[in-house]
Amino acid sequence: MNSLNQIIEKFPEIKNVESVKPLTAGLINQTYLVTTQEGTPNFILQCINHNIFKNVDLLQNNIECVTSHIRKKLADAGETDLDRKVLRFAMADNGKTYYFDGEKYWRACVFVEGSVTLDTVTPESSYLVGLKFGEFEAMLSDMSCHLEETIPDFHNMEFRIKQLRDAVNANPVGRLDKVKDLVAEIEKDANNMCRAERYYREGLLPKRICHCDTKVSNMLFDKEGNVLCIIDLDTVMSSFIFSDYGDFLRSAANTGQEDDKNLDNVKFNFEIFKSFTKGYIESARCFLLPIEIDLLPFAVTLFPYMQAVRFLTDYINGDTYYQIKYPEHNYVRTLAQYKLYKETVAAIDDMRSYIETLI
Ligand code: GN1
Ligand code: MG
Repeated sequence: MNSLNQIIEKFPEIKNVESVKPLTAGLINQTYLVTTQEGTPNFILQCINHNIFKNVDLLQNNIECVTSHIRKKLADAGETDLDRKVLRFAMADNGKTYYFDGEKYWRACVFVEGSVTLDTVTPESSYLVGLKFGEFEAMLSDMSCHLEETIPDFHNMEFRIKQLRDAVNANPVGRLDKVKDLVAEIEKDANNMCRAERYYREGLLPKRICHCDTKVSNMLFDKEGNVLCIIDLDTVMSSFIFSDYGDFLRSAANTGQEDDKNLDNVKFNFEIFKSFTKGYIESARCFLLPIEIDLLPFAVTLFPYMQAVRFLTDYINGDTYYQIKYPEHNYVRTLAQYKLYKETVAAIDDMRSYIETLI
C-alpha cells in the first residue's frame, strides 16, 4: 500500500478506489484525482501547501463557512443538484475536513461529475463567468460568520511593495543587478498603485468577502458550457471587492500566457473585458458602491502590476514561493505581467467609457 492510499483511508467516505492520479493545475497545492468504482463518487485529494497556508484549521473553517452559506442559499432557492453547484469536503476520521499525517495536511473534496475546466475564455463564456463571480460575491455579501485572512495582506498592494523593497535590500541570491532597472520602473508607479489602501484608511472604500483567485480555471463548467460552480476557495477572505474583477481580467483578457516569453503576444483583449464586465456589473451592481464601480478600470491595471511585483519579489528572493519550471521562470513571468500592466494602463479611458454605457 502506498502512502497516498493510507491518506485516503483517513476519509471514510472515499470508497472502492481504482486509481489516484496527480493533476497539474495550480501553482500552490498538490492535487490528485481519486477515481472510484462506478456508482461511488470520485474525489479530489489535495495536499495543502502548509508553507503558504500557515493555519490550516482557519483555512478549512473559512471554506466551511462559505460553502455552507452558499449551499443553504441554493437549497432555499430550490436547487437540487447541490453537489455540482457548490463544493463539499469529505470529513476525515478525526471529525475535521482535513487530516494531518504528522508532516502534511490533506483534504478531499467531492469531484463534480461531468465537469470540465477551461483554460481560455471566449466573449460568451466570460460573460457567464462575470455573472457568476458577481453572484458569488452577492451571495456572500450578507454572510454573518467572520472570515479570517488565510494569507494576511494577500491583495494589499502596500504590503506587496514592501515585500519587494525587503527583497531588494536583502538581495539574498545576487539577482538584483539583473533587475534593478525594472525595479526602478516599477517603483515609479508604486504610490499611485497603492491608492486603494489609502481610500480604505480614509473610510471611503470598504472591504468585503471576495474569492481572491478569480480565473477561468477556478470555475467548473458542464459539457454544454454552463457554469456549475466556483472552486479553489483557499483565498476567500475580505479584500477590496474589485480584487475579483481585476484579477480575473489579468488572466482572461491577456492574449498571451502568464509567462509568455514573447511579449508581442501579451495584449489586452478588450472584447473579453467588455463581456466579463457586462456580466459582472449585471449581478454585482445591486451591492456595489459608486466608488467601487469607479475603481474597476484601476483594478484592471492593479492586478498585472501586483502580480509583476510578486513574481519579481520571488525571483529576487531565489524562487521560494512559486513553483518554477526553469531557473528564470519568475523573471519571465514578471516581464509578461509588466507588459500586460502597460497594455491595461493604455486602455484605461476606453474601459471607463464602456463601463459608463452599462451604468
Ligand atoms: C497562485 O492557486 P494558484 O496556483 O492558481 C497565487 C495567486 C496568483 C497565481 C498566479 C495563494 O494561484 O495569487 O495570482 O498563482 N495564489 C496564492 O498564477 O498565492
Ligand atoms: Mg489558488
